[in-house]
Amino acid sequence: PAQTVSSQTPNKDANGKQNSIQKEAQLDGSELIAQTQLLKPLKAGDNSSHQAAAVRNTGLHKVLSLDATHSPRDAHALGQFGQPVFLASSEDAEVKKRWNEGHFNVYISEQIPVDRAVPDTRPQTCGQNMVHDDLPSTSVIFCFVDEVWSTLLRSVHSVLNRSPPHLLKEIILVDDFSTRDNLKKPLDDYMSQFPKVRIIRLKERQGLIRARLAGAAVAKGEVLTFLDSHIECNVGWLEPLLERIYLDRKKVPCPVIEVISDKDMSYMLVDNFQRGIFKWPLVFGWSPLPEEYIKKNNMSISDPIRCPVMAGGLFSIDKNYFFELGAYDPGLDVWGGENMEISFKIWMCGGEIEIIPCSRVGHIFRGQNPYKFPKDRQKTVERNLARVAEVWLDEYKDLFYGHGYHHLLDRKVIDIGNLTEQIELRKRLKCKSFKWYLDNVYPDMKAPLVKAEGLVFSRGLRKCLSLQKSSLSFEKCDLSKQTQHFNYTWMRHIRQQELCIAPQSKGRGFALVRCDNTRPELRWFHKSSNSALAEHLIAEFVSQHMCLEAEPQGDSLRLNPCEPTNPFQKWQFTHYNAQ
Ligand code: LR7
Ligand code: MN
Repeated sequence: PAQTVSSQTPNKDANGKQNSIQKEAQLDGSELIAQTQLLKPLKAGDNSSHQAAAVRNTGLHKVLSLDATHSPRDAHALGQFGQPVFLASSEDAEVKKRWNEGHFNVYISEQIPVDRAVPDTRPQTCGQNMVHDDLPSTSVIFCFVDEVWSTLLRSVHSVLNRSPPHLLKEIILVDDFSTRDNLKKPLDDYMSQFPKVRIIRLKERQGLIRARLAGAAVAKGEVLTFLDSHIECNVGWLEPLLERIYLDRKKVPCPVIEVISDKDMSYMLVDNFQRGIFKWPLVFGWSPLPEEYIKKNNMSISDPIRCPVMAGGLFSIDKNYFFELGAYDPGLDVWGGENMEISFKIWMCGGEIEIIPCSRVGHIFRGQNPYKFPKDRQKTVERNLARVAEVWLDEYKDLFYGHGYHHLLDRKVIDIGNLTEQIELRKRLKCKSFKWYLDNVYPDMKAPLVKAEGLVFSRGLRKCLSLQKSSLSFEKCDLSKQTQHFNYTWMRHIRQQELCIAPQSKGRGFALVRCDNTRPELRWFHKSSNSALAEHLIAEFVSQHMCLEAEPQGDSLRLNPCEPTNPFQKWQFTHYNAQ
């Protein structure tokens, strides 16, 4: 297809942003006809898009930067073009009053058009990119519980207004048992003007994970696109996502998530080259690609970014592939952890997660969840994460539990549910190990399996601990002797192979027992740099502050009340791993 002149002379709108609609208008005649066909609204059940695809065959066209809100009816409306809304201080009380309905500025949101324009924040080159004519269609799935009316509508409008109609099969709204019954009829009525919008109502609260599954189960599109219910899709957001799936059905593309301010509702840019990562204990975060990586791969700001973990809420995935992967673990409750699950699953079982800088979606980041959790929030998330750890982390699950989640190992208190199916699934899909994932997908993570290792040196004796013929003694330190090598693990065990040093309840002497992560009585607390007892090994579950102590005669060990200055209670491993 002919290139447009506008690639050399981009049009700018009042905000200095590239004017994508005018750019489209400069296409040559044949493309214009093609585009008019594409713009023709589809009636429900209309399959002309498939016919069109058949005729069009596998050509390429420039990303359709369609934006029905480009020339908004009311250019002076509040928040128009993604501008911040400033209020008089006399309105503060009203803002405050409405805040908790959504944990953002609901009062302002209500005054902004539901179909406002937003600045086209894509890198300059995105509008010139070519995509295939026969991209797969998508079902867009929003699940929500007690979402604020104005943001829910704005989310839907942004999809309707900025998605090529032939690629948007439907929008499925999954109402996860919202409590405000009086909003149901108005929502039905409102959405009835859009034949593509379907509403599904769950009969009880399922949480976002099972709500998404309910949406996916009835979706008719070839691709599933999940979005949070307080977002605004930007110009040209959809095609770059679908193009990646077209190229490889195992790619799972995510848009760049931009920020809609919770305070003034302005649409804000985010830094380039960001990707999703996790830190222990499976906490999601953003982190820039390492500088060397960008250089080495000669990356531009519009290139797809390999993403170790997705944020969770916004992505497209080939529908059949989603189900081949076993979708989400349906045992995950309400909120949290599902982004880790699907991310590990995708990478370890042969797929890829990417952030696509030419696709951008704004999201309101809220300080708190505005809905109630059926059970305690913290407990819900922890339990979900423990399921993910048990199924996907292999030996690295110790790092997860070791970062403050020891209590989750007590299965008498915390029932994480049955995992047989999930473990079977992983086997059936022949997924790779978590170590493979760390080495290949997230190599800069650096996740040492143990906290400290090597010789255990006694400061008082100036000798090292040795385990011979099932008994502990001291010897002259010698790195070449395996009998002197111990690990201090994330589970806070002092172990040599399968044997752990266990303090005896009577206070004197030690038992050597088979290590068992679920036994808290085997744990030793060692190293907290800001403590006077940093170098001590404190038996955690014996009684308060009992420390491992070397007998000054040098032939045995005992447990004594901790003394900050006693050198016979001070221990040092050869090597401490950073983390
Ligand atoms: O019980 C519920 N039922 C629901 O239908 C709880 C929530 N929901 C809906 C809710 O109305 C919303 O539309 O699910 C969606 C996500 O819930 P949010 O907006 O409260 O979640 P969040 O934005 O705080 O959290 C992020 O992490 C979640 C972990 O489970 C989900 O994966 C969210 O989709 C995800 N959001 C994003 O990725 C957007 C970017 C945030 C970041 C980083
Ligand atoms: Mn959200």
